[in-house]
Amino acid sequence: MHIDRHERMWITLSGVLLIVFAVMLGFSSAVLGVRLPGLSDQLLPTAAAGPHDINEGWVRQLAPGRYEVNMRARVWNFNPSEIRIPAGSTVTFYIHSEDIIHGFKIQNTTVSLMIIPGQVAKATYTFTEPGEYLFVCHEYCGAGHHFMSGRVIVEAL
Ligand SMILES: [Cu+2]
Repeated sequence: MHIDRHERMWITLSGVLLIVFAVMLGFSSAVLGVRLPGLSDQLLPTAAAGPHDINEGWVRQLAPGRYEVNMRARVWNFNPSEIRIPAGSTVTFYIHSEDIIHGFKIQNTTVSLMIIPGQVAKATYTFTEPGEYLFVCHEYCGAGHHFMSGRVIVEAL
């Protein structure tokens, strides 16, 4: 069967690209540790042992300067939407979605998460500078998406 020279070139290029993508996928998974949320992300271990219901939104202090936030995301709000902590505090966020995929991005920090229904997204951050940190949903989730926000208020000591 005759294959035109240009067609062969495109078939070869497509095959090479597939191999490059497969190698990149393997590298990001095996070397960089990039992965999808799995079974280990479905529970909140510390809350399971305590009196705090993971189906509610709450902030609790674990120790001086150490806080844990259980956050519920749904169209179109975060619960809790206001978190007040002293400067220097380290906060671990556990975020669940009650409906569809949302995002969670805290302004001027490295915290940026996808909130996938059935999974718990987790991030830990130390707020050293006092001030107000806006957090927003960064995944379009419907007509009220732009209202979906809250703030972390970091109070000076
Ligand atoms: Cu949204």
